Amino acid sequence: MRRFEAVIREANITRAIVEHALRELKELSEVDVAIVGAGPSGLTAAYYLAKGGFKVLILERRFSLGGGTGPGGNLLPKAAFQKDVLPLLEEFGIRYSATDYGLYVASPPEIIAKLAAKAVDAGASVLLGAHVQDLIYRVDPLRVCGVVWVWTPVHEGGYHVDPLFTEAKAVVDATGHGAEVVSIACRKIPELGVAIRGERSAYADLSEKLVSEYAGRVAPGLYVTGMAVASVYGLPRMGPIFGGMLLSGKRIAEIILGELKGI
Ligand code: 48H
Repeated sequence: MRRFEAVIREANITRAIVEHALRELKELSEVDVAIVGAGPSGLTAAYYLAKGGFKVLILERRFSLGGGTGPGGNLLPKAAFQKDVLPLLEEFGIRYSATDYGLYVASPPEIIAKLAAKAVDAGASVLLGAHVQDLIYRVDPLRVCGVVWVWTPVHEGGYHVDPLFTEAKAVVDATGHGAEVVSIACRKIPELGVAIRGERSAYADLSEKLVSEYAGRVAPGLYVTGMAVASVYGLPRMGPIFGGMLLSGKRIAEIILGELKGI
């Protein structure tokens, strides 16, 4: 083999990654808003919150973005949108086509890429492979004030590994159908008085309106957006139409921006 001087040293690859990753994790130990879930509602909320000047962290348990957007409608590579959400698609630079059915369609990879790029460019941070397993809370006054998380491979391996914490002024449940964060609050902080009513069968038109109307504060410090809203408040589902997810993400950002500005 030809002899040459190694410019890229393996030890330096390790040093570069460890030093900068630890610096970033330290920086993310305390944020304004922790969003759990990088689906369409979480990414949209992150964009508007970061644009509004807040320090935002998305914790996503998968090593990919977009949540349920990728598989489109039953694996067919289009997602539907209604007319009143077109200005939002334009703000994100998501291209769409009109159909003969009064609806518009866009491609899942483009939706994911554009939502994520906007959120990250606005300043939101994302941790992939971060599974939120619990909440932080305080009394006097009673409130949720952060998340408890472990790396997903640790969670899925079933190992007993103690987690790390991220403190936040607001925690957003953007975990989709499972409403996992609000479920944790129900089970483990009963004094919050939070309940989950369970999602109902399909009624797309109604559901698309209600998921943004009901997006909001569930308890002090704890907010819900996207499909998790349907689970928490017993609203119908809507299938592969995604306008309500974007509107719900925008709505929760507006609510948090309004509430946290004074703090
Ligand atoms: C870290 C977690 C955890 C956890 C879950 O499901 P999502 O895409 O959520 P939404 O609400 O933004 O969008 C819902 C939409 O995709 C959908 O399913 C629709 C419109 N369905 C209609 C219908 O009728 O079926 O994304 C949630 C994300 C996922 O990426 C999860 O991996 C992640 O949250 N997540 N991340 N810690 N404990 N739980």
